Amino acid sequence: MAEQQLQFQEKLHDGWAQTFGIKNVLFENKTEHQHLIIFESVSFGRVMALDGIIQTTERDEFIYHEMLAHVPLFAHGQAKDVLIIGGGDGGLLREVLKHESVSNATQVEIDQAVIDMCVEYLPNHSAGAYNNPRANIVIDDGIKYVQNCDKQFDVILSDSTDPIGPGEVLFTSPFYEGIKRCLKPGGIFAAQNGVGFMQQDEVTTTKSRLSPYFSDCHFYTAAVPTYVGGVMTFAWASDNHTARELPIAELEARYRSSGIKTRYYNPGVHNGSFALPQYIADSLN
Ligand code: AG3
Repeated sequence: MAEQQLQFQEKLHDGWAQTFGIKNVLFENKTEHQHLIIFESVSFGRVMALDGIIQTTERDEFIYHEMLAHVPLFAHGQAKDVLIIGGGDGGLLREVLKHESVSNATQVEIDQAVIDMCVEYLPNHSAGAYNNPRANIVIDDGIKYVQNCDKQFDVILSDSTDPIGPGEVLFTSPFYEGIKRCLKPGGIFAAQNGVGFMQQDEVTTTKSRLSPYFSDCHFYTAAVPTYVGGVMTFAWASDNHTARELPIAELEARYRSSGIKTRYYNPGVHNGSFALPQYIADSLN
């Protein structure tokens, strides 16, 4: 029999779960807002979970963070002001700051402890981004921020938890109304929107809640291994219809001239990611 080993089992879906072998636990505690654990796993590098749900792993975080940052940013083409909601591990901020056009990236994270512990135990996620002079970190609830802030942004990215606990409000109509008021005309909003196969009502609910505020609401996808159960969907909302229909030659020119090196994202993947599996497309009609 195999040697007894510590394990972490994710509690997200009913009756079905993924399990990580744990080499050792680096940090575990209740923060002001949620239960946080960071551990060294057997096969996915360091792993961070909030309230029992996997948020990020060193091995596959690049897929998620590149797709949440670069699809909207290259589609926009000249984003200067970017707002990130959530994203306390810093991986998304790292990718956003790779765009030289971005002169200010404001990140609103509810839980200071997530930032602090990720800087300490997942340093390759932020990779110095929190010390970048173009980064502006605000500790606040994302919904309060978008309802009250007096700035507008070219691109807003929601890197939230699932709609359970502190992340729940980031999937509601009042939040999307706040997003609309903080987006410059023609700006782009993108958000993690769960794994469509396992969390199908998230896709339909988000579409119906975003539609009153934006004339173009759609989704794009990426396969992130540790968000198990099929492709992850990202919500997309804008009043600029051409933004998600850019010719590949234009995307290639933007990608090449940026000099940004990626491991998942490329212009072909970008364009293809808007093609939805039929079961998702059907659920939207
Ligand atoms: N984003 C975590 C998304 C979790 C999705 N979980 C799921 N549906 N399997 C925040 C952490 C990445 N910066």
